[in-house]
Amino acid sequence: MDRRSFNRRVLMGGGVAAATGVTSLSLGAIEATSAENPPRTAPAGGVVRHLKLYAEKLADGSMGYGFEKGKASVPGPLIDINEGDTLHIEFENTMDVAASLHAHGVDYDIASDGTRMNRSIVEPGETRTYTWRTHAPGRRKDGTWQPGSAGYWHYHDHVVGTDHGTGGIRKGLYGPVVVRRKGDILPDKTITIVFNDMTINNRPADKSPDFEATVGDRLEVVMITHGEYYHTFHIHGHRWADNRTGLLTGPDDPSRVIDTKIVGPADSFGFQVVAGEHVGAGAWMYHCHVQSHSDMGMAGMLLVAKADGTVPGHDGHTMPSAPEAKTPEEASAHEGH
Ligand SMILES: [Cu+2]
Repeated sequence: MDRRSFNRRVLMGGGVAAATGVTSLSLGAIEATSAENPPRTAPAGGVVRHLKLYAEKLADGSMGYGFEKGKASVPGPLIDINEGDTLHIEFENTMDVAASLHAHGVDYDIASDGTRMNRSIVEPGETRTYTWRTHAPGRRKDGTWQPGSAGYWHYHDHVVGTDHGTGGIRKGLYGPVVVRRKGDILPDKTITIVFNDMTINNRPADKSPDFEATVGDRLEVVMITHGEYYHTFHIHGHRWADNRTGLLTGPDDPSRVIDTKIVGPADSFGFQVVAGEHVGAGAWMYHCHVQSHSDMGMAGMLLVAKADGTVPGHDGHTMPSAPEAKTPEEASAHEGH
């Protein structure tokens, strides 16, 4: 069967059945996977990695992080590691203002905090190495349980504009971090959606980003929020579990299955979906579900193509253009409040 087949079903933990070609297990109503390859999973961590990260000014006046000089982007590149890994990030600030790298979710000494008060910012033209560590969950000596580092996290500047990085975040200095636990199911593709003030990924209201997938792809979404406002993230035709991975671990997993999530500044979460599962190919909208926000352009498309590459019902145009952008306060004033 085609890996991208719309009908593929994956049973968590069904790898043995898949590997041996067994097509049913004594699990009642749950349908076991057919003789497809089981999904790939994350290995154990413990690796020491080195990477280079640049902060750059972009041609349109925004600011971005990038792994290569001249290749910065908004959002910055995905940093994808496994619990137990250590990451040494040689950060070079090519801009004419001080910048920094501050991370959520990972372990670091105070010297890697990325804040002025800890003298861990980087002056124009200079370089500094930030070190992030991660750990697996486990039992403390006192018997209590400590969480591991795994999760959908993010990094951002903490010094441009103000000592909270307000100007840097506003201009695009942010990016996604995924820390995986050994055995986590790996996606075919990861996309990052950032609600930053009233933009998606700092794009103008009528140019919110569209993302592409093919039916059957295991698509991972990292969703981050920045700026001044609270939003409701929503995606059409797809649902996820409101837990660490977005996936249920079995028939008794109590996680709520949702298709909207209220988010606020510096929030991050993530999930995986099988693109088009039970719903097929199409131009599936994703958007903020605060009505005035979606009306102002906080909406884009997840373009799920059939195996032949076509997206039924999609004429190549993206979202209808948003009306003239207003702040939420202006919008509610116009509504007569
Ligand atoms: Cu919103």
